[in-house]
Amino acid sequence: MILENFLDKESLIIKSGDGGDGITSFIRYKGVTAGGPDGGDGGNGGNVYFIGDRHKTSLIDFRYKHKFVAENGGKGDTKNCHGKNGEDLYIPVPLGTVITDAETGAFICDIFYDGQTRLVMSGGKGGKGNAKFTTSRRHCPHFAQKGEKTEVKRVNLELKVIADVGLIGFPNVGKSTLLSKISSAKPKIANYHFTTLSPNLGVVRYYDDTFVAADIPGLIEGAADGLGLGHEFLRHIERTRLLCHVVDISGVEGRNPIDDYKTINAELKNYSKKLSNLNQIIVLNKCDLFGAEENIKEFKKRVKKYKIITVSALTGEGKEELIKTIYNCLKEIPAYEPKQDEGFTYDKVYSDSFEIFRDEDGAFIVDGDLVKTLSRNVVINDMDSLAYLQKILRQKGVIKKLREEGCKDGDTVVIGNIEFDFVD
Ligand SMILES: Nc1nc2c(ncn2[C@@H]2O[C@H](COP(=O)(O)OP(=O)(O)OP(=O)(O)O)[C@@H](O)[C@H]2O)c(=O)[nH]1
Ligand SMILES: [Mg+2]
Repeated sequence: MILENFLDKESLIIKSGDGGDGITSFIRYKGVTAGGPDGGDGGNGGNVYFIGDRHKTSLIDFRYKHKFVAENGGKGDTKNCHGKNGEDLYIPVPLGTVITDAETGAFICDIFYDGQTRLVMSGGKGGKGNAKFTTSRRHCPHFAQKGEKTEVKRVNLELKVIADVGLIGFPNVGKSTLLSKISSAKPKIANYHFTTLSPNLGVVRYYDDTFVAADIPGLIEGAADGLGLGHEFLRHIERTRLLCHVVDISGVEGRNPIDDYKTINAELKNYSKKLSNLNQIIVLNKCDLFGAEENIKEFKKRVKKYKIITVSALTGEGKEELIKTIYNCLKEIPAYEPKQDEGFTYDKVYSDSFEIFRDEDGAFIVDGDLVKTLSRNVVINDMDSLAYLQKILRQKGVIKKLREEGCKDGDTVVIGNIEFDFVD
């Protein structure tokens, strides 16, 4: 939903940095004619993190900025110098942001606490320089490893506000006025329907303790079918432990308070079983107005399911009693827990898997994860590197599989960007 200063769903593109390439170089200075290899490793690419920021209240920052790319790792250098590591990228989000993979819908994480930091995509590893490939038999490797490349991913962000208690009720019943009286929040208050267009959060103090209350836009009959502002905002009280059901007991707008109460409960039920099963405290507001007294008696006679508190949000009457009742109720209900992190990661798990198929010219094409790894590590015009390729192909069973598929001497084999004639 997009309102002027509020946004609670957004889609972002993220990418961690590529790893820098390792380089091929040899020691070269006056007096040394044939120095050993000294090509340094490439730097690692920067990681992408999400971080909880309690000062943010909406995803509005992402309305115009959708792309978040961490820095690439630098190339290795001569004299065994390691390339610079790419800088990590931290993306601040409001508390209550649920992040999922846009392609599969897989749950990634739930940013719940201030400062909570979650690594979402690791940077690519830097490639090794040629100095690292020296062995007792290979004194001057003429090849280095390329840096690992990372992929672009799209993630969905959804803000589900976290509060202990949610204020619900018809428009104009005084929810925002009440929030402004019991907490330090300063929501907009006015004598018309749908003054509140996005959730407001307020911290309520009770002696040395606090709890968080959320005020959401008013509901009307048919909200579940999209009437009024719809029930979209109920999502923001899905993560509360208790509901404060505010009813205008004066009936000043011509509606019957008991009908109001029933209508809202029916809408809750329509939206989710979980919400309609939450415990409620009924707040009969505007008790300062004419006609309230009569209605309070009638209401208490007819509605017995939940605790009832009478208040005047305007004068502040009954406010202490309400805070105390909410606080005591909350003590009985366990705190809301974030959705369990199952360790989702975009990091590639390189496998040795490969497949072989033939193209229209009869060439044998080898494809799969193994090929991706090989193309990072093999330099076509280097003998040592080709020997390494041969060794791996034999070790991983590619040669055997090629033979089984009918590959004979002289047939063309294509592995990534490397093409050669098969020699058995
Ligand atoms: N007399 C009286 N008026 C009240 C009381 N509480 C709120 N009001 C008035 O009722 C009107 C609506 O108050 P809001 O707090 O904006 O109501 P709301 O439920 O947040 O309304 P929406 O955001 O539109 O859903 C304002 O003019 C308030 O001054 C009360 O206890 N007594
Ligand atoms: Mg309001």
